[in-house]
Amino acid sequence: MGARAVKAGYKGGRCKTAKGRPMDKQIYILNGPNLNLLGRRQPEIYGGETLEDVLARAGGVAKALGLTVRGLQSNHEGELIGWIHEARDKAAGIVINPGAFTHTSVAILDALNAFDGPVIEVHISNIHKREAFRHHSYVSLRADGVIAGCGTEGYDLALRRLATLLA
Ligand code: CA2
Repeated sequence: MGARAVKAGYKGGRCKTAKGRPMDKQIYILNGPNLNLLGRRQPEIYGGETLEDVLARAGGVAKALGLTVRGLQSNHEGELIGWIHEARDKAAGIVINPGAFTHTSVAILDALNAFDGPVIEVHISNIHKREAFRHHSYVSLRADGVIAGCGTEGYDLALRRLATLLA
């Protein structure tokens, strides 16, 4: 399965609308490996919503906060890194659930360190209540905030925090 992209309210890269109104700030919501299976397996851990459900709701939350979102998912580390590089020019902030790359990827950490805006790390499950190998996150060394164990609502909470940080 290749990349998934869900756009919600995206209006392009310019800073002003045609009528001169300031453009809403864009947030990249990045999701790592296997999160395309959300809602289809292991609902006892990750809940019953699909990733499309989660990103659609996040788009509504973002709109109410004066933000737009670009939701993306990939099973490939390099593709996620490419989107983080792209976010340097196109996004004001990043919400990232790196999936299992959380616990292994210095490369994703390095890419996030090259992004200037705020970064919020989200985990649907409480990684600290799970196996020891999930307790360490490379991404947390860069993240401005970490949300874990709040279910898929964590994405909405992350957007609220970004709205505060970007105000
Ligand atoms: O709790 C989280 O959000 C995680 O980032 C999810 C990752 C896991 O490796 C992290 O330790 C914690 C796994 C995502 C797998 O998602 C699935 C969803 C439904 C069915 C199967 C996998």
